[in-house]
Amino acid sequence: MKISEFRLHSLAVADGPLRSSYGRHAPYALRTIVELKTTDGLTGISETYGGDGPLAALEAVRPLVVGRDPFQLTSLWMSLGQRTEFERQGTGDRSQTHLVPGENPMDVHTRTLAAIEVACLDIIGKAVGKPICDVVGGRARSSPPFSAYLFYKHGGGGGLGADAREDEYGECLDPQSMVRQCKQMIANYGFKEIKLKGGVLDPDAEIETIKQLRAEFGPAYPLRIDPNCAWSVETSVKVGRELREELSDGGYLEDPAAGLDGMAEVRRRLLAEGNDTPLASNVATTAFEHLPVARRLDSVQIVLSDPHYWGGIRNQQHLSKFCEVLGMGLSMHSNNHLGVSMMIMAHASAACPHLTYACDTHYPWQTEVDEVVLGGRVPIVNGCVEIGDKPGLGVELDYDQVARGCERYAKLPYRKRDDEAEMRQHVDPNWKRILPRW
Ligand code: GKR
Ligand code: MG
Repeated sequence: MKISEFRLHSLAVADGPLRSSYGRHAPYALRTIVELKTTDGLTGISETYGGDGPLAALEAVRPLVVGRDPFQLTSLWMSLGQRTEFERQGTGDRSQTHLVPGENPMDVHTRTLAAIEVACLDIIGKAVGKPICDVVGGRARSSPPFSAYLFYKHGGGGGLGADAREDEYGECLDPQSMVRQCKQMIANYGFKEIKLKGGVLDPDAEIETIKQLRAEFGPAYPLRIDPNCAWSVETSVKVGRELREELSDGGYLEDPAAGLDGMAEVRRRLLAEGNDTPLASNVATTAFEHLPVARRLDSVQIVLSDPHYWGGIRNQQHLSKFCEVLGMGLSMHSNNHLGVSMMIMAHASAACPHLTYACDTHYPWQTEVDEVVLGGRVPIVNGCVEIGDKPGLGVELDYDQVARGCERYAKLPYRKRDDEAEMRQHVDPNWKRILPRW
């Protein structure tokens, strides 16, 4: 069997004005759907970051993909997974401290490889009649858990003009409205763990938000807060101190300060106070080479992986082993995504023996209107995604919906995520991302 066609679909997906330390989300998030067809008539799909950068990286490997046997993933890795000169020289900062995910030139190879690997695994699953997680060794769990991912946000549900989406969760820029958002999201999806995207309001208001969430939901719902390194070491220690109780019982403090050294200092100072709240990261740890350093410095106790930029589902399994051996926890990071990525994340989580927390997902922030999965959105029930026994990823494309997403994309004036520009346009004409802000 050989890959005979390689199709790429650039989509725009409506997204609300969510806030983070990067700025404000644009009315449409960008995604790419990858489709591989084989000489045997099988189609494998996957989903990844969108816009010009990720698309060009995928286009660049087209000659290496067409004609390949989709079962030969090792040689795929060997030809696509080679590091660029830029990476080999180690001149770049591979962390995501200064770049939104999907725009980091240091992970272009693992990002591109991941998209192709997943589409090949989808083909393999279809060829042998098994779900991906069973193809890569079998499942550790059949219904991986996800968490309620809360965002401060302005009013608006995403999209523009006649294409605007309903604003399901409303404006949410204070602790009370965040409790309301969380209740609504838990009522809709049954999540059992809660993550707050911070780095938006003054840290005291974010501390108060976490306290109100704890008062409302109690210790049965572990809590985490992630300001995407918007805080100084001093502020991080203060937040860690004031939220010591709330972030215990299965919670964590995620990327409070920038860099492995900054995180190590936060950890050292909290431990000196007898506070062992674990620190998690998807910003400072984005590649295998970061792990021994993070372990030695004790900067990060929980790695937040992401099959989309760690190199795919099999690399996620390797990461699970690494974390287990190094005594680190493992969970999963997310960005705005559709149902194909939902299933990628679910299979990746199912196939990892060592996965210690419910994974992130932005899925509640997208709607049925934009979904490209045939039959509609992937259900999240009791906070979990059921893998089932359909072959491959277990989902197919709705080509009419893909075409609608491509039409939206064609009309957009932008080709990359730029949350700072959105802030300047809608909130403050002089806004810049400053690290640390507080
Ligand atoms: O969607 O604004 C966002 C998030 O801040 C996202 O881009 C981050 O990558 O969710 C992410 C995180 O946990 O850092
Ligand atoms: Mg994070």
